[in-house]
Amino acid sequence: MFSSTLRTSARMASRASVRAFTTARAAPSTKVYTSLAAAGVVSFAAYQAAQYPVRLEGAKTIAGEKGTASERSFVMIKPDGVSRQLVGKIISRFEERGYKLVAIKSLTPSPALAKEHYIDLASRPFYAGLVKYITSGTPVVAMVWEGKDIIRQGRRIVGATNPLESDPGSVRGQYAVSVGRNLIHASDGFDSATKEIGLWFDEAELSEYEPIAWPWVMADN
Ligand code: IDP
Ligand code: MG
Repeated sequence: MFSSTLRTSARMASRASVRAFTTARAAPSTKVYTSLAAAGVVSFAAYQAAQYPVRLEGAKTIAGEKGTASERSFVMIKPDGVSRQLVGKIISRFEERGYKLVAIKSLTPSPALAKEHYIDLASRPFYAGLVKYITSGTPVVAMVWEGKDIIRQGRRIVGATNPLESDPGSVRGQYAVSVGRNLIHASDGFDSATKEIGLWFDEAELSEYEPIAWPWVMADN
């Protein structure tokens, strides 16, 4: 809240200096104003970085910034997870670890969307069945989660592709036994996170906010 107050006053200050430029008759040289404004921007940015070292605003792509707390992953609870009413339990794993829910929606994907999502597997014998399963009519829950190492940690939370090989503490290892009904998807790398977030969500659907406990979860000190 403190930082947003500061941000607001910085915005007001910059507006005020614009007005001063346009109305002052014999204003000091533009250079003086420009360097004062630049110094203000730099020190405000430094202040912000000190307050929230985990936030790197301005440097984000749709999948955040790889290797920082702004990293994002696309996670989807598949139709079996929805039908088996495991949505809450699955979301809890990400929430309780301290990750930030950036976007969420429930939908039945079109065949075109499901095919594009799994396009890398198009030559595999199970591709048609996979698309049919994902587009069955029982919805999926598509989400974007954000936080430090979310892509790799998301994969660990989800577990190995074949639930019989999944760690028992993972979602698949706890709730699934079949590779064809393994409940959940999570991006397997930064490039796939970028592709998948862009495929399933418009940028306007991705929220920018800071959970109240964020610094308590993400800071390294
Ligand atoms: P992943 O979901 O762990 O990333 P991928 O190899 O990318 O695993 O496969 C995507 C999805 O395709 C799996 O989650 C699973 O639903 C399905 N799948 C993978 N291998 C098989 C298989 O051998 N038979 C049936 N479905 C499979
Ligand atoms: Mg995969």
